[in-house]
Amino acid sequence: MRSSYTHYGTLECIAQFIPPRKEKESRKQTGSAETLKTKGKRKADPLWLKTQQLIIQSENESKERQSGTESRTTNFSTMYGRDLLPAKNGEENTKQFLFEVVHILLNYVSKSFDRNTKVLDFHYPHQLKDGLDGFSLELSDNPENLEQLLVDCRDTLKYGVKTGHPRFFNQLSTGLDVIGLAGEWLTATANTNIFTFEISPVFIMMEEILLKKMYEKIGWPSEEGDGIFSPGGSISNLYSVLVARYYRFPEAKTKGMACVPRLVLFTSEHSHYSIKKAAAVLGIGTENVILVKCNERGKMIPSELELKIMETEMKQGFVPFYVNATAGTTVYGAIDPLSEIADICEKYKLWMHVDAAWGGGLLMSRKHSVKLSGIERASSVTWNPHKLMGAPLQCSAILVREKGLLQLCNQLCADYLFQPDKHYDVSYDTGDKAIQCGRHVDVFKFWLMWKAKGAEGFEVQVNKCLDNAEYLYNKLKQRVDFKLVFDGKPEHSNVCFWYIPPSLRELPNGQERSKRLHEVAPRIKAKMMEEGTTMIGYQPQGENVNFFRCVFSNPATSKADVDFLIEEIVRLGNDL
Ligand code: ABU
Repeated sequence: MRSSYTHYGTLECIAQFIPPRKEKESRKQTGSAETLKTKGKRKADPLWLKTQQLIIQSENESKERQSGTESRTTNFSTMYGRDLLPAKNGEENTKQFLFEVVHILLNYVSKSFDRNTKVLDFHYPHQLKDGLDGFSLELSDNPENLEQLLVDCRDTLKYGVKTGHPRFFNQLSTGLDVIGLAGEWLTATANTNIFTFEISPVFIMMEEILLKKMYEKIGWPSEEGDGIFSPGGSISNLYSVLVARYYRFPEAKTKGMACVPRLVLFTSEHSHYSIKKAAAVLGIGTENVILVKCNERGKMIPSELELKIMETEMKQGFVPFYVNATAGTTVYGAIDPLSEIADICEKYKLWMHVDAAWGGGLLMSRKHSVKLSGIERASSVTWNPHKLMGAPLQCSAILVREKGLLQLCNQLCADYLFQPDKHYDVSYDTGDKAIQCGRHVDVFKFWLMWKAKGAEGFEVQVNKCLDNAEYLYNKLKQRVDFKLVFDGKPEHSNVCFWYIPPSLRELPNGQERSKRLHEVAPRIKAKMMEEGTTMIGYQPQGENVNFFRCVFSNPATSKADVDFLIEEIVRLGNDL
């Protein structure tokens, strides 16, 4: 056994945080010499500080572990998976083992919300591959004992990223909803497949009820609306293109693209790359995805869309059929003018899809839902509750206004699964609407969260995320060391900005300044990850060199965390 779960020593724990272990790759990838020089300028020796911090952290961890294991009588180091159920008399061992696992998980949950805990304990790929003390990713031919498995469970979480941490701002999906987590645990325990009522009776009915709530929020008439949960926004967007093609050219399903003219679809230059992926996957081709110009806020310009449609229509053999409007672009959080786009789609008889993977959650807020006005005119909508609504990953829905289309488009009526002569209403065997066969149950955690919060609870949560964004925006606007990427209050919870270190502040605009500014965000991010205090994303966009994108979807984040982020960026970037 490589390490003990119960007696994981403080020194052993500290040893793995001593920086030289990271130096080799650090030098290669981020220039650790500079990192160390920067650290040297700080009031105290950072290495000492960090070590002290880690001593306290590891002692606390050790205490926590001991308090949870003191009363334990089971010796897991002599036990194996084969001693658990369904082994004869395996019930008690199974319970004890699962109690230990739950203990590890609960520890992790507490730490995720604890601001004294780091967001991550970063290690480079080669370090994880080589193995860390007591934690090896290698697989062997022989079984390992349960003690080792518990160590592995704990270390898997230890070396991962605490995406529920209030200071994790890196992704659109953040947070750790305790009810949602309970739902996911239950789902994993049930371990069923949501393709038929036969084996998922309760989950199938929940899906119907929840999807109906979503149609209502969109504003579709009560007799309309169809949908399923899918494995993420990209797949939901893929469904939208697939159904739109089927609607216009149903023969594509059986005869393939040879019988279809050259199809063209339209999406904004700020939209998600999954629209292009869908075109590639469906044999439409990425060159037939026309990117429509956006304004300075990243919103599609309707007149540009109309122009592109007219230009395409004039080309021999080119057939426009689909427009994607985005409600909440990935980087700027922009919401396209949905009503104007709907007018154009109506005029040219085009399928209007709204990619509201990120923005869909705004429909839960009376204050912010007005920004999505026009979404009710969409032919289909992607909406990811795992983003702004905080449902655990994954939870994404493709919603189609016309009932029955999804089924007709995708059904293949496999005899062994979708028998028409079952003893219940087989319209509840919804699996043939999907492009997959087996489908994970994504609905339960979301359903349970809705029960726990009500629509009102989601509204409070969403409003809080947008309040945090406005708070950050107002703070940055007042500072000379930060510059916002675009003017005006954020529409969604994205705030995009540059940090301008003192060395760049007097530099005139031009190539040299842009080149240096482009390097600032990645260098700060590298230090941020190595120190593990917080996480925020960066990217270039069009003409704009690398800038930070802060997004809020974690209701645990407070204004003090926003202040922390600002000061952390300054601390890490001041010397650049
Ligand atoms: N599917 C878009 C997710 C992007 C992000 O979390 O930043």
